[in-house]
Amino acid sequence: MRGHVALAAGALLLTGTAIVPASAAESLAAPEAATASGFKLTVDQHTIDGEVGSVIAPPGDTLQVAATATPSQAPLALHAGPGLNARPMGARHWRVDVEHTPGVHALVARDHATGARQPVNVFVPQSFDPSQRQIDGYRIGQYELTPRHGNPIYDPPTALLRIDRDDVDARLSPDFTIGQFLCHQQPQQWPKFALVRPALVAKLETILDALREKGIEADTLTVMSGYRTPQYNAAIGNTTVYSRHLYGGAADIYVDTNHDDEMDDLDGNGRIDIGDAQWLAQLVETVDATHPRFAGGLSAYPANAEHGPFVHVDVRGTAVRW
Ligand SMILES: [Ca+2]
Ligand SMILES: [Ca+2]
Repeated sequence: MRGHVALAAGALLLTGTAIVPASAAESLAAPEAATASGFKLTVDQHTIDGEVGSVIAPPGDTLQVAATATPSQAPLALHAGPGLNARPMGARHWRVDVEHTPGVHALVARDHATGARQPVNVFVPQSFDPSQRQIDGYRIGQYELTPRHGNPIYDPPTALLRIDRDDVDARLSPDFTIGQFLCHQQPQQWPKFALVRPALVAKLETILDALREKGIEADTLTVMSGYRTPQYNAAIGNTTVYSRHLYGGAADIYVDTNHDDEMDDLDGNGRIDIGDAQWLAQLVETVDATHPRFAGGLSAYPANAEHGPFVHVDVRGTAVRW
């Protein structure tokens, strides 16, 4: 995986469900693997699942893009926006060169016979020197240069996702935009920079699925706090210098289907309090139990003067409770 940055080991796909390994490529051609659009797309052998997916790809990378057969057997077109260069390698296979233009770039496969389309957002990170405390005017602060316990998930980042004002609504996955994960600092400053781990977004999509199985029809989860820069994390009073929020691997979430900017009464007892956060945390426990790759920290928090109850989730790789 040449040239890949600390941000992502390879071109990581954000999908709502499990990533399909390369060996499953054969089965992807089966008709039952097709979505409502009639075909499924893979990028570097990861399946894009859902109406829109995303990939993090470093500048200069080449993505292998393939589509399953369509019901009509019609050839597909792959439209690459600025910053990407798609070369057809067959009726349903392309190579996509990622140019040296950090930002969010659009890739759309289209079946002109049916009008079906499958978009993929390609997030190209911008190089970051951790010894600098800012990038293009966006304050970052100081990352710890020595990873915690030598664990590479705590390596200081050498690239950050670049988000321009027009990109805030770009989807990481069917139900989450990059804008939901941005740090709450410098509201007037553009571009902004962030880290978001694909496994975190996949975990949040799986939590949403679990909520819907409980009959709670949430469009998304409210991410009260996603990525935090080290300087912002310190400014809001946190003393931990290895918070998973600093590495794009944590989210403080609540469920808000009635859009009153507060947790819903999930346990149905007529009150909004930590019991609702504990109800949500218990649901996350069931997700972690069935998806070992989502293992991480989990804690329910009560309301205070500044916010309602919420749940911290992260994908640090080992279960931690507090
Ligand atoms: Ca609510
Ligand atoms: Ca309640």
